[in-house]
Amino acid sequence: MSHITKSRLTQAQLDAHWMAYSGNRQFKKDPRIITSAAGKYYTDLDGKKIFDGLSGLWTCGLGHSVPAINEAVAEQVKTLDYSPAFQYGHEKSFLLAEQITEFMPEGLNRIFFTGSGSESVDTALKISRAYWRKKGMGTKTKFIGRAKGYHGSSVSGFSVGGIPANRTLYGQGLESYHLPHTQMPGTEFTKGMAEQGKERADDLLSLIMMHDASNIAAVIVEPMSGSAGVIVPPQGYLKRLREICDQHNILLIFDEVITAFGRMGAKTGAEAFGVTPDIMTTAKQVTNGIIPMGAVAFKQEIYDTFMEHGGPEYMLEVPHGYTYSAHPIACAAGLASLGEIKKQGLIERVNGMSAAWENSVHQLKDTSPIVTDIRNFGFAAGITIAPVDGEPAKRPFQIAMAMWEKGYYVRYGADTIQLAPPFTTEQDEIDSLINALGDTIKQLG
Ligand code: PXG
Ligand code: PLP
Repeated sequence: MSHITKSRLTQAQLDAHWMAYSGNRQFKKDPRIITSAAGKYYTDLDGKKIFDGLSGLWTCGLGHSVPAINEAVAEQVKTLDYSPAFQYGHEKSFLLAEQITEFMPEGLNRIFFTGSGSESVDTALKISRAYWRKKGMGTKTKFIGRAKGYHGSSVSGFSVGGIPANRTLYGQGLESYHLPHTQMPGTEFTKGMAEQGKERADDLLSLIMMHDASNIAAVIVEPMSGSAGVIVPPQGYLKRLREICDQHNILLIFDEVITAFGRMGAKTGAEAFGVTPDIMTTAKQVTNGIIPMGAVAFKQEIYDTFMEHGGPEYMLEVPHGYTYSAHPIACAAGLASLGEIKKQGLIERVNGMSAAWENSVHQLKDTSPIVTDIRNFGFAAGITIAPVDGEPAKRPFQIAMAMWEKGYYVRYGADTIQLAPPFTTEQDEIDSLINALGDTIKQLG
Protein backbone atom coordinates (compact mmCIF):
# COMPACT_ATOMS: atom_id res chain seq x y z
CA MET A 1 0.00 0.00 0.00
CA SER A 2 1.39 3.42 -0.87
CA HIS A 3 1.33 6.10 1.79
CA ILE A 4 2.18 8.92 -0.55
CA THR A 5 -1.39 10.09 -1.15
CA LYS A 6 -1.85 10.51 2.60
CA SER A 7 1.23 12.68 2.91
CA ARG A 8 0.95 16.43 2.55
CA LEU A 9 4.36 16.37 0.91
CA THR A 10 4.65 16.93 -2.81
CA GLN A 11 6.97 14.85 -4.95
CA ALA A 12 9.20 17.93 -5.32
CA GLN A 13 9.47 18.26 -1.56
CA LEU A 14 10.28 14.58 -1.20
CA ASP A 15 12.92 14.89 -3.92
CA ALA A 16 14.54 17.93 -2.31
CA HIS A 17 15.81 15.97 0.69
CA TRP A 18 18.68 13.60 -0.18
CA MET A 19 18.20 11.20 2.74
CA ALA A 20 21.10 9.73 4.72
CA TYR A 21 21.91 6.01 4.31
CA SER A 22 18.58 5.45 2.59
CA GLY A 23 17.18 3.95 -0.58
CA ASN A 24 15.94 7.36 -1.74
CA ARG A 25 14.13 6.12 -4.88
CA GLN A 26 12.17 3.41 -3.10
CA PHE A 27 11.40 5.63 -0.09
CA LYS A 28 10.05 8.47 -2.22
CA LYS A 29 7.71 6.09 -4.04
CA ASP A 30 6.35 4.75 -0.77
CA PRO A 31 7.35 7.07 2.09
CA ARG A 32 7.32 5.84 5.64
CA ILE A 33 6.56 9.07 7.48
CA ILE A 34 6.68 9.16 11.26
CA THR A 35 4.60 11.91 12.86
CA SER A 36 5.15 11.45 16.59
CA ALA A 37 6.70 9.23 19.23
CA ALA A 38 5.98 8.55 22.89
CA GLY A 39 7.35 5.84 25.13
CA LYS A 40 8.28 2.77 23.07
CA TYR A 41 6.03 3.59 20.12
CA TYR A 42 6.01 5.76 17.01
CA THR A 43 2.86 6.91 15.24
CA ASP A 44 2.88 7.12 11.44
CA LEU A 45 0.79 9.22 9.05
CA ASP A 46 -1.99 6.65 9.08
CA GLY A 47 -2.20 6.92 12.86
CA LYS A 48 -0.72 3.42 13.21
CA LYS A 49 1.31 2.66 16.36
CA ILE A 50 4.72 1.15 15.68
CA PHE A 51 6.92 -0.53 18.30
CA ASP A 52 10.45 0.91 18.32
CA GLY A 53 12.50 -2.28 17.94
CA LEU A 54 15.83 -0.43 17.49
CA SER A 55 15.38 2.38 20.05
CA GLY A 56 15.57 4.94 17.22
CA LEU A 57 19.00 4.27 15.76
CA TRP A 58 20.32 2.70 19.00
CA THR A 59 19.77 6.15 20.50
CA CYS A 60 16.61 6.13 22.61
CA GLY A 61 17.02 3.43 25.28
CA LEU A 62 14.79 5.43 27.63
CA GLY A 63 12.01 5.52 25.03
CA HIS A 64 10.64 8.70 23.47
CA SER A 65 9.37 11.95 24.91
CA VAL A 66 10.76 11.27 28.40
CA PRO A 67 9.30 14.00 30.64
CA ALA A 68 12.51 14.64 32.63
CA ILE A 69 14.55 15.09 29.45
CA ASN A 70 11.91 17.19 27.71
CA GLU A 71 11.69 19.50 30.71
CA ALA A 72 15.47 19.87 31.01
CA VAL A 73 15.72 20.77 27.33
CA ALA A 74 12.79 23.21 27.48
CA GLU A 75 14.31 24.94 30.51
CA GLN A 76 17.74 25.15 28.87
CA VAL A 77 16.30 26.63 25.65
CA LYS A 78 14.83 29.44 27.74
CA THR A 79 17.97 30.03 29.84
CA LEU A 80 21.04 29.61 27.61
CA ASP A 81 20.38 28.52 24.03
CA TYR A 82 23.97 28.64 22.82
CA SER A 83 27.28 29.41 24.37
CA PRO A 84 30.57 29.68 22.45
CA ALA A 85 32.40 26.37 22.61
CA PHE A 86 35.90 27.82 22.38
CA GLN A 87 37.59 29.69 25.26
CA TYR A 88 34.33 30.27 27.22
CA GLY A 89 32.25 27.79 29.21
CA HIS A 90 28.94 27.07 30.87
CA GLU A 91 28.44 25.00 34.00
CA LYS A 92 26.50 22.10 32.56
CA SER A 93 29.36 20.78 30.40
CA PHE A 94 31.51 20.29 33.51
CA LEU A 95 28.67 18.63 35.39
CA LEU A 96 27.99 16.33 32.44
CA ALA A 97 31.67 15.47 32.01
CA GLU A 98 31.79 14.40 35.64
CA GLN A 99 28.54 12.46 35.25
CA ILE A 100 29.95 10.62 32.21
CA THR A 101 33.12 9.64 34.10
CA GLU A 102 30.86 7.85 36.58
CA PHE A 103 29.79 5.56 33.73
CA MET A 104 33.38 5.05 32.53
CA PRO A 105 35.82 2.39 33.65
CA GLU A 106 38.40 3.50 36.24
CA GLY A 107 40.94 5.86 34.72
CA LEU A 108 38.94 7.18 31.74
CA ASN A 109 38.24 10.52 33.37
CA ARG A 110 38.82 13.28 30.81
CA ILE A 111 35.88 13.99 28.48
CA PHE A 112 35.96 15.81 25.11
CA PHE A 113 32.56 16.74 23.66
CA THR A 114 31.58 16.38 20.00
CA GLY A 115 28.37 16.51 17.97
CA SER A 116 28.05 12.88 16.86
CA GLY A 117 29.63 9.44 16.78
CA SER A 118 31.53 10.28 13.60
CA GLU A 119 33.01 13.37 15.23
CA SER A 120 33.87 11.30 18.30
CA VAL A 121 35.82 8.88 16.10
CA ASP A 122 37.56 11.76 14.29
CA THR A 123 38.51 13.20 17.68
CA ALA A 124 39.88 9.90 19.01
CA LEU A 125 41.99 9.31 15.89
CA LYS A 126 43.36 12.86 15.64
CA ILE A 127 44.19 13.00 19.34
CA SER A 128 45.94 9.60 19.10
CA ARG A 129 48.29 10.89 16.44
CA ALA A 130 48.85 14.18 18.27
CA TYR A 131 49.54 12.33 21.53
CA TRP A 132 52.42 10.34 20.03
CA ARG A 133 53.79 13.47 18.42
CA LYS A 134 53.69 15.29 21.77
CA LYS A 135 55.67 12.37 23.18
CA GLY A 136 58.27 12.67 20.45
CA MET A 137 56.99 9.66 18.48
CA GLY A 138 55.58 11.44 15.44
CA THR A 139 56.00 8.44 13.14
CA LYS A 140 53.13 6.66 14.93
CA THR A 141 50.36 7.64 12.48
CA LYS A 142 48.80 4.48 11.00
CA PHE A 143 45.56 3.02 12.30
CA ILE A 144 44.29 -0.53 12.66
CA GLY A 145 40.55 -1.11 12.33
CA ARG A 146 38.67 -4.36 11.82
CA ALA A 147 36.69 -6.03 9.05
CA LYS A 148 32.94 -5.36 9.49
CA GLY A 149 33.71 -2.45 11.82
CA TYR A 150 31.59 0.71 11.61
CA HIS A 151 33.10 3.96 12.82
CA GLY A 152 30.90 6.56 11.20
CA SER A 153 30.77 8.51 7.98
CA SER A 154 33.69 10.92 8.13
CA VAL A 155 36.81 10.39 6.04
CA SER A 156 38.62 8.99 9.08
CA GLY A 157 35.62 6.83 10.00
CA PHE A 158 35.32 5.16 6.61
CA SER A 159 39.10 4.63 6.56
CA VAL A 160 39.18 2.56 9.74
CA GLY A 161 35.73 1.10 9.07
CA GLY A 162 35.51 -2.37 7.60
CA ILE A 163 32.12 -2.57 5.87
CA PRO A 164 33.09 -2.77 2.17
CA ALA A 165 29.98 -1.00 0.84
CA ASN A 166 30.79 2.04 3.00
CA ARG A 167 34.33 2.30 1.60
CA THR A 168 34.36 1.44 -2.09
CA LEU A 169 33.10 4.75 -3.48
CA TYR A 170 35.37 7.09 -1.60
CA GLY A 171 38.93 6.57 -2.75
CA GLN A 172 41.93 7.23 -0.60
CA GLY A 173 41.35 7.64 3.12
CA LEU A 174 43.69 7.69 6.12
CA GLU A 175 46.34 4.98 6.09
CA SER A 176 44.57 2.11 7.85
CA TYR A 177 44.81 -1.66 7.96
CA HIS A 178 42.26 -4.12 9.21
CA LEU A 179 42.08 -7.06 11.59
CA PRO A 180 39.82 -9.93 10.52
CA HIS A 181 36.32 -9.91 12.03
CA THR A 182 35.37 -12.44 14.67
CA GLN A 183 32.28 -14.02 13.13
CA MET A 184 33.71 -17.54 13.13
CA PRO A 185 32.30 -20.39 11.03
CA GLY A 186 30.84 -23.01 13.36
CA THR A 187 29.73 -20.49 16.00
CA GLU A 188 26.30 -19.82 14.48
CA PHE A 189 23.48 -19.50 17.03
CA THR A 190 25.89 -18.98 19.93
CA LYS A 191 24.18 -17.32 22.87
CA GLY A 192 26.34 -14.41 24.02
CA MET A 193 30.12 -14.77 23.67
CA ALA A 194 31.55 -17.64 21.62
CA GLU A 195 34.39 -19.82 22.92
CA GLN A 196 36.19 -19.86 19.57
CA GLY A 197 37.77 -16.83 17.95
CA LYS A 198 40.10 -15.36 20.57
CA GLU A 199 43.05 -16.27 18.33
CA ARG A 200 41.90 -13.73 15.75
CA ALA A 201 43.33 -11.05 18.07
CA ASP A 202 46.78 -12.48 17.29
CA ASP A 203 46.42 -11.20 13.74
CA LEU A 204 47.35 -7.87 15.30
CA LEU A 205 50.84 -9.31 15.75
CA SER A 206 51.11 -9.92 11.98
CA LEU A 207 50.02 -6.33 11.26
CA ILE A 208 52.58 -5.04 13.76
CA MET A 209 55.22 -7.24 12.13
CA MET A 210 54.34 -5.75 8.74
CA HIS A 211 54.06 -2.07 9.70
CA ASP A 212 56.07 -1.90 12.92
CA ALA A 213 54.66 -0.49 16.15
CA SER A 214 56.76 2.65 15.64
CA ASN A 215 54.37 3.54 12.78
CA ILE A 216 51.06 2.59 14.40
CA ALA A 217 49.10 5.12 16.47
CA ALA A 218 46.05 3.13 17.54
CA VAL A 219 43.81 0.12 17.17
CA ILE A 220 40.09 0.95 16.99
CA VAL A 221 37.34 -1.65 17.47
CA GLU A 222 33.75 -1.73 18.60
CA PRO A 223 33.75 -4.06 21.61
CA MET A 224 30.53 -5.43 20.09
CA SER A 225 30.04 -4.54 16.42
CA GLY A 226 26.60 -3.01 16.02
CA SER A 227 25.99 -1.92 12.43
CA ALA A 228 27.45 -5.08 10.88
CA GLY A 229 24.76 -7.04 12.70
CA VAL A 230 25.64 -7.47 16.38
CA ILE A 231 28.93 -9.34 16.35
CA VAL A 232 29.79 -10.26 19.92
CA PRO A 233 33.48 -10.58 20.88
CA PRO A 234 34.72 -14.13 21.46
CA GLN A 235 35.75 -14.94 25.02
CA GLY A 236 39.22 -13.56 25.77
CA TYR A 237 39.50 -11.70 22.45
CA LEU A 238 39.40 -8.11 23.73
CA LYS A 239 41.75 -8.98 26.60
CA ARG A 240 44.25 -10.34 24.08
CA LEU A 241 43.99 -7.13 21.97
CA ARG A 242 44.65 -5.15 25.15
CA GLU A 243 47.76 -7.25 25.98
CA ILE A 244 49.22 -6.85 22.50
CA CYS A 245 48.58 -3.08 22.44
CA ASP A 246 50.29 -2.76 25.84
CA GLN A 247 53.28 -4.83 24.77
CA HIS A 248 53.76 -2.71 21.63
CA ASN A 249 52.90 0.76 22.92
CA ILE A 250 49.81 1.18 20.73
CA LEU A 251 46.66 2.99 21.93
CA LEU A 252 43.49 0.93 22.14
CA ILE A 253 40.27 2.77 21.24
CA PHE A 254 36.87 1.24 21.95
CA ASP A 255 34.17 2.73 19.75
CA GLU A 256 31.20 2.53 22.11
CA VAL A 257 28.81 4.77 20.18
CA ILE A 258 26.24 1.96 20.45
CA THR A 259 27.42 0.03 23.49
CA ALA A 260 27.95 2.78 26.11
CA PHE A 261 25.30 3.83 28.66
CA GLY A 262 23.26 0.67 29.11
CA ARG A 263 22.71 -1.28 25.87
CA MET A 264 25.03 -4.07 27.10
CA GLY A 265 23.37 -4.37 30.51
CA ALA A 266 26.47 -2.64 31.87
CA LYS A 267 27.67 0.95 32.02
CA THR A 268 29.81 0.32 28.92
CA GLY A 269 31.00 -2.52 26.71
CA ALA A 270 34.33 -2.15 28.50
CA GLU A 271 32.61 -3.00 31.77
CA ALA A 272 30.53 -5.80 30.24
CA PHE A 273 33.59 -7.47 28.70
CA GLY A 274 36.06 -6.55 31.47
CA VAL A 275 38.64 -4.73 29.32
CA THR A 276 39.57 -1.04 29.60
CA PRO A 277 40.68 0.90 26.51
CA ASP A 278 42.83 4.05 26.51
CA ILE A 279 40.15 6.05 24.70
CA MET A 280 36.41 5.47 24.39
CA THR A 281 34.12 7.11 21.83
CA THR A 282 30.43 7.54 22.65
CA ALA A 283 27.35 9.36 21.26
CA LYS A 284 23.69 8.34 20.70
CA GLN A 285 22.46 7.26 24.16
CA VAL A 286 24.29 10.08 25.95
CA THR A 287 21.34 12.42 25.24
CA ASN A 288 18.84 9.62 24.54
CA GLY A 289 18.93 10.87 20.95
CA ILE A 290 16.96 14.04 21.65
CA ILE A 291 19.84 16.34 20.57
CA PRO A 292 23.00 15.36 18.67
CA MET A 293 26.00 14.91 20.95
CA GLY A 294 29.08 12.74 21.31
CA ALA A 295 31.62 12.39 24.08
CA VAL A 296 35.11 10.92 23.99
CA ALA A 297 36.66 9.65 27.22
CA PHE A 298 40.45 9.67 27.55
CA LYS A 299 42.66 8.17 30.20
CA GLN A 300 44.15 10.90 32.29
CA GLU A 301 47.71 10.35 31.12
CA ILE A 302 46.71 11.36 27.57
CA TYR A 303 45.16 14.61 28.81
CA ASP A 304 48.13 15.28 31.09
CA THR A 305 50.55 14.80 28.19
CA PHE A 306 48.84 17.63 26.29
CA MET A 307 48.80 19.86 29.39
CA GLU A 308 52.49 19.23 30.10
CA HIS A 309 53.49 20.00 26.52
CA GLY A 310 51.01 22.85 26.08
CA GLY A 311 53.40 25.81 25.98
CA PRO A 312 52.38 29.09 27.66
CA GLU A 313 49.09 28.82 29.57
CA TYR A 314 47.16 31.16 27.28
CA MET A 315 47.89 28.82 24.34
CA LEU A 316 45.63 25.97 23.13
CA GLU A 317 46.90 22.54 24.14
CA VAL A 318 45.22 20.98 21.11
CA PRO A 319 43.77 22.78 18.09
CA HIS A 320 40.66 20.61 17.75
CA GLY A 321 36.95 21.02 18.41
CA TYR A 322 33.53 21.75 17.01
CA THR A 323 31.19 24.73 17.01
CA TYR A 324 28.72 22.47 18.79
CA SER A 325 31.16 20.87 21.27
CA ALA A 326 29.43 20.86 24.69
CA HIS A 327 26.31 22.56 23.28
CA PRO A 328 24.33 23.72 26.34
CA ILE A 329 21.06 22.13 25.22
CA ALA A 330 22.81 18.83 24.53
CA CYS A 331 24.50 19.03 27.94
CA ALA A 332 21.14 19.62 29.64
CA ALA A 333 19.69 16.65 27.74
CA GLY A 334 22.73 14.53 28.65
CA LEU A 335 22.48 15.31 32.36
CA ALA A 336 18.77 14.42 32.34
CA SER A 337 19.25 11.24 30.26
CA LEU A 338 22.10 9.82 32.31
CA GLY A 339 20.27 10.89 35.46
CA GLU A 340 17.18 8.93 34.36
CA ILE A 341 19.22 5.83 33.48
CA LYS A 342 20.56 5.85 37.04
CA LYS A 343 17.29 6.81 38.73
CA GLN A 344 15.26 4.18 36.91
CA GLY A 345 17.96 1.51 37.45
CA LEU A 346 17.91 0.73 33.73
CA ILE A 347 21.36 -0.81 33.47
CA GLU A 348 20.43 -3.35 36.13
CA ARG A 349 17.09 -3.86 34.38
CA VAL A 350 18.68 -4.62 30.99
CA ASN A 351 21.18 -6.91 32.70
CA GLY A 352 18.38 -8.70 34.54
CA MET A 353 16.28 -9.19 31.42
CA SER A 354 19.06 -10.06 28.98
CA ALA A 355 18.72 -13.83 29.56
CA ALA A 356 15.00 -13.65 28.75
CA TRP A 357 15.78 -11.54 25.66
CA GLU A 358 18.39 -14.10 24.60
CA ASN A 359 15.94 -17.00 24.93
CA SER A 360 13.26 -15.14 23.00
CA VAL A 361 15.44 -14.10 20.05
CA HIS A 362 16.99 -17.56 19.72
CA GLN A 363 13.50 -19.02 19.26
CA LEU A 364 13.67 -17.53 15.76
CA LYS A 365 16.14 -20.28 14.83
CA ASP A 366 13.34 -22.75 14.27
CA THR A 367 11.07 -20.47 12.26
CA SER A 368 12.72 -21.02 8.88
CA PRO A 369 15.88 -22.41 7.25
CA ILE A 370 16.58 -18.89 5.89
CA VAL A 371 17.62 -17.90 9.43
CA THR A 372 21.31 -18.89 9.29
CA ASP A 373 22.66 -17.25 12.45
CA ILE A 374 21.47 -15.39 15.56
CA ARG A 375 23.72 -13.37 17.85
CA ASN A 376 22.88 -11.46 21.02
CA PHE A 377 24.25 -9.51 23.97
CA GLY A 378 22.54 -7.25 26.49
CA PHE A 379 19.47 -5.81 24.78
CA ALA A 380 20.80 -6.30 21.22
CA ALA A 381 20.42 -9.04 18.63
CA GLY A 382 21.44 -9.68 15.02
CA ILE A 383 19.71 -12.24 12.80
CA THR A 384 21.41 -13.32 9.57
CA ILE A 385 19.08 -14.10 6.68
CA ALA A 386 20.19 -16.34 3.79
CA PRO A 387 20.49 -14.38 0.53
CA VAL A 388 18.31 -14.82 -2.56
CA ASP A 389 19.80 -14.84 -6.08
CA GLY A 390 23.00 -13.07 -5.09
CA GLU A 391 20.99 -10.22 -3.53
CA PRO A 392 21.96 -10.48 0.14
CA ALA A 393 20.26 -7.24 1.15
CA LYS A 394 16.85 -8.02 -0.39
CA ARG A 395 15.23 -10.33 2.13
CA PRO A 396 16.15 -8.21 5.18
CA PHE A 397 14.59 -5.22 3.35
CA GLN A 398 11.43 -7.21 2.63
CA ILE A 399 11.23 -8.39 6.22
CA ALA A 400 11.66 -4.86 7.60
CA MET A 401 8.97 -3.48 5.27
CA ALA A 402 6.52 -6.22 6.22
CA MET A 403 7.27 -5.60 9.89
CA TRP A 404 6.61 -1.87 9.46
CA GLU A 405 3.22 -2.68 7.97
CA LYS A 406 2.49 -4.87 11.01
CA GLY A 407 3.53 -2.11 13.45
CA TYR A 408 7.13 -2.96 14.29
CA TYR A 409 10.26 -0.97 13.41
CA VAL A 410 13.36 -3.14 12.99
CA ARG A 411 16.69 -2.26 11.37
CA TYR A 412 17.84 -3.99 8.21
CA GLY A 413 21.39 -3.75 6.94
CA ALA A 414 23.42 -6.01 4.65
CA ASP A 415 22.24 -9.58 5.28
CA THR A 416 20.92 -8.99 8.79
CA ILE A 417 17.97 -7.82 10.82
CA GLN A 418 19.01 -5.92 13.94
CA LEU A 419 17.03 -5.52 17.13
CA ALA A 420 17.71 -3.23 20.10
CA PRO A 421 14.51 -2.54 22.04
CA PRO A 422 14.17 0.24 24.62
CA PHE A 423 15.64 -0.54 28.05
CA THR A 424 12.14 -0.45 29.53
CA THR A 425 10.74 -3.16 27.22
CA GLU A 426 8.48 -5.70 28.96
CA GLN A 427 8.43 -9.43 28.30
CA ASP A 428 5.04 -9.26 26.51
CA GLU A 429 6.47 -6.63 24.14
CA ILE A 430 9.48 -8.86 23.46
CA ASP A 431 7.15 -11.79 22.76
CA SER A 432 4.99 -9.76 20.41
CA LEU A 433 8.04 -8.41 18.52
CA ILE A 434 9.64 -11.85 18.17
CA ASN A 435 6.36 -13.56 17.19
CA ALA A 436 5.71 -10.95 14.50
CA LEU A 437 9.26 -11.31 13.21
CA GLY A 438 9.03 -15.11 13.22
CA ASP A 439 5.74 -15.02 11.26
CA THR A 440 7.20 -12.53 8.77
CA ILE A 441 10.32 -14.63 8.17
CA LYS A 442 8.17 -17.77 7.76
CA GLN A 443 6.06 -16.07 5.11
CA LEU A 444 9.21 -15.25 3.12
CA GLY A 445 11.16 -18.46 3.45
N1 PXG B 1 30.74 4.38 15.66
C1 PXG B 1 29.86 3.39 15.88
C2 PXG B 1 30.29 2.13 16.57
C3 PXG B 1 28.53 3.55 15.45
O1 PXG B 1 27.65 2.57 15.63
C4 PXG B 1 29.13 5.74 14.62
C5 PXG B 1 30.42 5.53 15.06
C6 PXG B 1 28.80 7.05 13.94
O2 PXG B 1 27.93 7.81 14.69
P1 PXG B 1 27.09 9.00 13.99
O3 PXG B 1 26.41 9.67 15.16
O4 PXG B 1 28.05 9.91 13.33
O5 PXG B 1 26.12 8.35 13.02
C7 PXG B 1 28.15 4.76 14.81
C8 PXG B 1 26.75 5.00 14.31
C9 PXG B 1 22.71 0.78 12.52
C10 PXG B 1 23.26 2.17 12.59
O6 PXG B 1 21.58 0.60 12.21
C11 PXG B 1 24.35 2.41 13.36
C12 PXG B 1 24.87 3.68 13.41
C13 PXG B 1 24.29 4.73 12.73
C14 PXG B 1 23.16 4.46 11.96
C15 PXG B 1 22.64 3.18 11.89
O7 PXG B 1 23.43 -0.17 12.82
N2 PXG B 1 25.97 3.83 14.19
N1 PLP C 1 33.29 25.02 7.52
C1 PLP C 1 33.36 26.35 7.79
C2 PLP C 1 33.43 27.32 6.65
C3 PLP C 1 33.33 26.78 9.13
O1 PLP C 1 33.41 28.09 9.42
C4 PLP C 1 33.21 25.82 10.17
C5 PLP C 1 33.15 26.24 11.58
O2 PLP C 1 33.38 27.37 11.96
C6 PLP C 1 33.17 24.47 9.85
C7 PLP C 1 33.20 24.09 8.52
C8 PLP C 1 33.11 23.42 10.92
O3 PLP C 1 31.83 23.37 11.48
P1 PLP C 1 31.61 22.61 12.87
O4 PLP C 1 32.43 23.34 13.90
O5 PLP C 1 30.13 22.75 13.12
O6 PLP C 1 32.05 21.21 12.68
